[in-house]
Amino acid sequence: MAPTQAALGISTSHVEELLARPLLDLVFEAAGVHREHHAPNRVQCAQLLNVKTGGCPEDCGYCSQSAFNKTGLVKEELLQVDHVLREARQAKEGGADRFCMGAAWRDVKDGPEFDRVCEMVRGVKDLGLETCVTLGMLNNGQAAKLKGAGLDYYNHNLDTGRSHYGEVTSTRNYDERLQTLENVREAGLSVCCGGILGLGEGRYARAELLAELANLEPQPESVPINELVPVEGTPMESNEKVDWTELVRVIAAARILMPHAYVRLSAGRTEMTEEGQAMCFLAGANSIFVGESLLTTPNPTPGSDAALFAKLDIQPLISE
Ligand code: SAM
Ligand code: DTB
Ligand code: SF4
Repeated sequence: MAPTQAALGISTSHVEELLARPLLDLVFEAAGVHREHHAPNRVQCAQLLNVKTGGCPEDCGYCSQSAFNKTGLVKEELLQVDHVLREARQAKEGGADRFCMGAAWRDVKDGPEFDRVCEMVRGVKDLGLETCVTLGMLNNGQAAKLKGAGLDYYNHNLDTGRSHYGEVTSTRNYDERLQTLENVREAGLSVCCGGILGLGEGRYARAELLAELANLEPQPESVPINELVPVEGTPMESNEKVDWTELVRVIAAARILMPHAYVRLSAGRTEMTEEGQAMCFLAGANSIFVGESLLTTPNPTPGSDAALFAKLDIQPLISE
């Protein structure tokens, strides 16, 4: 068993039991927890920008950006700072509260490219947005440097349960992911850490992932729950779609286990109905990605999200 799994004593079997409860009982409890800790009709809006696309040396089986996957994605160099700041300004004008920059790197290398990312962070922070980056593995010094540049959150997902991880990626392991999360914490950054449903895992691995996240001390401030976006040319292009009820269950369990976190209904919304998304908000999801695209794949249009928020009387949540 992983050392973190024992920290708060939340066992995988306890989470399995939560996930197995009648759906409406589970959602009812999660909605109660949500209302105790959060404004129920507010949803945070985060916007993504891929600042370095493709050519990644990791072999993540779901990812369009892995050099192992022949997805036809055109590789691009690290963007220039002014380009990123233009996008960030537009995101802010469109109502985003947090701006997340992603790089298809295995890990962070010290040097001019990392310095440029720090400059991006400084610039985005100066625009009055919350800042988040996801750059792969990083060490203590690099985490501290990002903190000094004004970084609020570091995104680093565990993706799935430990028992299923080897089926998803072979070029890195679970403990390396956990080590980066520790380095991020030591630098005083907030942690954004979650996973993906639809990687061929079963309930057990989902429960394992949630227990692992909930046992982190402190718990992650942000928990993105992604549904696999199947990308042609990846080994997971034909994976079976996860039923919407399973997504609702995982969101509800995440809310119960991590009452203070932002639980983000992340990738996969283009394939969801308005009703399904509404059920996720009721079950405790209080954050989404907005904007035309995620990193390399589409997202619901800003117009359709505005219409959904209007129908549900949901207001964007603005951080203080
Ligand atoms: N390379 C860095 C890393 O892996 O940590 C940062 C970028 S990576 C694209 C960020 C996260 O996006 C991954 O950890 C994964 O959880 C998510 N992701 C990537 N491809 C996805 C897909 N096709 N569907 C859903 N989530 C995906
Ligand atoms: C997260 O959990 N989901 C985002 C963000 N963190 C970096 C990424 C979703 C990527 C979806 C597939 C793509 O667009 O390439
Ligand atoms: Fe690289 Fe991140 Fe994609 Fe894995 S998920 S292939 S590390 S960009």
